[in-house]
Amino acid sequence: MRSMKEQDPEVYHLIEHEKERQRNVLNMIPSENYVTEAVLTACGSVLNNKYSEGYPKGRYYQGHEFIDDVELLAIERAKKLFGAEHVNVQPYSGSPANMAVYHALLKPGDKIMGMRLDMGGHLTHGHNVNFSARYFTSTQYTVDPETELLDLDAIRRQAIKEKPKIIVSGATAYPRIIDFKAFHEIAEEIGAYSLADISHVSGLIAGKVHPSPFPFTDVVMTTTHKTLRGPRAAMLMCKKEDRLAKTEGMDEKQAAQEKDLARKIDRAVFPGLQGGPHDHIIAAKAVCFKEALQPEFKVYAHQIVKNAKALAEELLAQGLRLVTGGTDNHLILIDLTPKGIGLGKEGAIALENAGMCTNMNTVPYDKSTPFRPSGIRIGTPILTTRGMKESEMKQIGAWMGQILGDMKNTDLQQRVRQDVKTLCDQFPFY
Ligand code: DSN
Repeated sequence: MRSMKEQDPEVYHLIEHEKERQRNVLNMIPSENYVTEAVLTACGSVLNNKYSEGYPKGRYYQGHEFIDDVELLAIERAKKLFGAEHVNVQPYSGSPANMAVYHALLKPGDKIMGMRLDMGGHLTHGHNVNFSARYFTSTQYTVDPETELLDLDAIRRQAIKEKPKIIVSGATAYPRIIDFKAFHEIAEEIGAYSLADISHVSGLIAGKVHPSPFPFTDVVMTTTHKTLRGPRAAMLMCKKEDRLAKTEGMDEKQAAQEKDLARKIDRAVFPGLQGGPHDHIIAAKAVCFKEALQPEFKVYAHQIVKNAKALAEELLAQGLRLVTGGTDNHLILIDLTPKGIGLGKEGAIALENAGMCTNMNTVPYDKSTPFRPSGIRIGTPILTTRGMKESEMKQIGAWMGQILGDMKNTDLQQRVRQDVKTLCDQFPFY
C-alpha cells in the first residue's frame, strides 16, 4: 500500500476509508465476510499477471510450472474439504458458475425448477428477468405461507407436474436447514439433475454445522466468499458420472464422453463460458480451503450459528417478528410488516446511521415490492470472524430493537453509533 499511496493517492485513500468503515461498523450482511491477510495477499499476488486458458497439464499458453500446481492444490484441498468426486475451481463467481451448469446439462428451453427470488431464492435459480428464465423455461417453488418453511411435499408434487430437467436447491435468504437429500431424491424420482447452490452455507457445511449435499447431489456450486471466508469467486463440484446420460447409438468413445459428468462441467466452464481463469483468486481459494480444513474453522462455523441464535432470541425479546420465528444457520430475516408495509429500506438506513450494516430484503409473500421490501436480512459471519460471542449478540440485538422501534430518531442513532464504535474497538480487524 505504501507504493500505491505515492502512485495513486485517490484510490489509496478510498481503500483506506473502506478499511476504516469495515473496522468501525458492525457488518451484518450475511453474504459478506472478512478474509484473512493470507487470502488477501494471494488475491494481490503476481499470479494476477498470468494467462492460463485450459486446465492443469493442458494449457493454451506456456509458463505453467507453478500455476498448474496452484490449481491442483486448490482442487485437492476442496475435494478433501467437501468429499467431492470432481472439482473445478475456475468459475469467476456464483452466477457464471450456475450458468455453466445449465450450459453443461440443459438445452435452450429446458426447464429449471428453483426457489422464487422473493421467497429467498437467487436470480439464477429461474427468476424471470435473469438469463436462467430467458434462455430456459422456469418453474419456481415457494415456502409454506403459514410456516414460511420449504414444503418438500408440495415441491415434489410441483416437480412431478412440471417435469423440470434440473432441480435447484439452495437459497440466499432462508434461515433454516435445507434438506439437500430430499431435493436430490425428488430429482431422482422424476429423472432430473440435482444442483445444490450452497453459496450461503458452504462454510457451515465445511464446519459440519449444516447437513452436506455430498455425496449424492449431481452438481454442487458454491461461492467462496461467504461463510467459507475466501476470495470473491466460486467453484463447481460434481459426481464423476452422469447418471442421466443417454448413450444409445453412440460408439464407445462418444458413450464414455456422454457419461462423463466431470468433463461436461469442465468443458462448460472453459471453453463453453469463460476464458482465462483468475489464477491469483484460485491461489486465494487454495489458502481459504486450507484454513477451512483446520479444527478452528469448525469452532468458527459452530459459533456463527450460536451467535445467530443468540441474536435472534434477543430480537424476538425486543418484539420484532422473524421469518420462520428464528434461525438454524447464519442468517436472520426480520419482518417489519407489523410496524408497517415496505419499511425494509427505511429500517436498513436507520441501522446504517447507527453503525450497523444490513440489507433490505423481501419477506415471503411480501405485501410490498422488491424496491420497497418489508424485511431486513442480517447475519453473523463477520461478527463471528471478529471474535464476538453470545453476549455481544445480546447487546447488538438490543441496539437493533431500539433503532427499529424508533426509526426516525436521529439522536438515538448517533448515540448507538458511538457505542457500536466502542464495541468494534474491542474486536479489531485488519
Ligand atoms: N447477492 C448474494 C447475496 O447477497 O446473498 C447472492 O448472490
